[in-house]
Amino acid sequence: MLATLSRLPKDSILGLAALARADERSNKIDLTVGVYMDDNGLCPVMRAVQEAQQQLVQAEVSKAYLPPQGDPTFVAEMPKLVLGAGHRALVETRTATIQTPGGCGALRIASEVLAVANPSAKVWLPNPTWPVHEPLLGSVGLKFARYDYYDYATHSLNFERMMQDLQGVKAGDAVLLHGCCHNPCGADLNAEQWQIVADLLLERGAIPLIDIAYQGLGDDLEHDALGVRMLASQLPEVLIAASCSKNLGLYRERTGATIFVTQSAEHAETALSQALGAARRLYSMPPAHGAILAGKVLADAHLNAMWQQELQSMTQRIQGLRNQLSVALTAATDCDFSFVAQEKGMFSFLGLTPAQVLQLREEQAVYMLDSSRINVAGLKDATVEPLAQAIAGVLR
Ligand code: PLP
Ligand code: TYF
Repeated sequence: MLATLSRLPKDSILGLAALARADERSNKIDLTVGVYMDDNGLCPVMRAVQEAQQQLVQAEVSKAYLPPQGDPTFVAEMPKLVLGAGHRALVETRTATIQTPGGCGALRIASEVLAVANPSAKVWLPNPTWPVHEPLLGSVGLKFARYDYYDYATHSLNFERMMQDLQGVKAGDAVLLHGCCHNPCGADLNAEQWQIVADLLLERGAIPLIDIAYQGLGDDLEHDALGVRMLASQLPEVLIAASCSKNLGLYRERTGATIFVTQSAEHAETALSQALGAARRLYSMPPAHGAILAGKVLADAHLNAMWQQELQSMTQRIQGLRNQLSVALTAATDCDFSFVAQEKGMFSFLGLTPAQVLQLREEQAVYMLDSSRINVAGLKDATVEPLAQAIAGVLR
């Protein structure tokens, strides 16, 4: 039976990351997968996470299952992190949170519940978006529509086109929005634009599905959550998929949460029961280690302060690399790369053709996605100039 299977291609991002890893050229620059690297090329375990882990190793007496909803501290802390502790939806106890295996699991649980609530819901995805959205949401059976998001010619958000396309949104549809640090383009909505989106969704009776995987890595924890907080205070219902992979550096521990903002405490309980049902269909109980660590870091004032300080320094480093790269590219090519300094988070498109991207890979050992998306956090001070020169070479 298994002999009849056809072979699927690898994940487009992870497949390329594996190619990059296998390349032994000493001048290799790997800007593929969205993982934060320090200036030594290492993805660090954050200090507060390390300290929480020491505490856990000392005190842990059992590996019995977590409750299906997840670690109680973690599920209490995550909505406070995302929405802000005094948010009205929290004060009014209209939210429910379930721990999930990463932000991927959070998106999947959100879409499972969405599909039960409205099997014919159309999910509006930005064009472009993270390629994993489609398999994660589509395999639940949800159908997609697209809204234009990024203008490749001007290297910026095309808000006018976005709103034109979103005029097609109907009651019962869901609109997927990147909370901050858009993956892949790095162009985010400003406060005024979030408000316009909120007004449209309210008028249409559509629900936002907010994917927030980079809170803290754009500007800071508060500013990056501006859009999700605004929508959650103005709309009756919001679905939120949050990830701790990047801002707590917990990638492999698979730590995330789905947060349901609903109209009442009663609705929140019901949504949670559906989320638990979806988890039971998929994996039953979530993994413990990462969520226990995240819960400790978020709940403990000392660890929390230590974490925020390190997170801020990572974010500043990314912004510093963006500034350096923007200057170096502009100088090396005579083209305007100032957009690289303005965009947020780990990713930007450099505006190269697939042929140029391939040439960089083959001739210069520079790895980026075919779309010319780079992970800025994969650069080092010492690789900015070589990257700019290599790009200038293919643009000549
Ligand atoms: N959403 C976006 C836009 C992402 O880039 C990622 C991955 O980093 C995720 C969700 C989920 O990540 P994870 O499942 O590793 O927490
Ligand atoms: O876009 C990225 O690089 C990150 C990491 O299947 C990632 O979001 C990439 C592919 C994937 C899961 C995570």
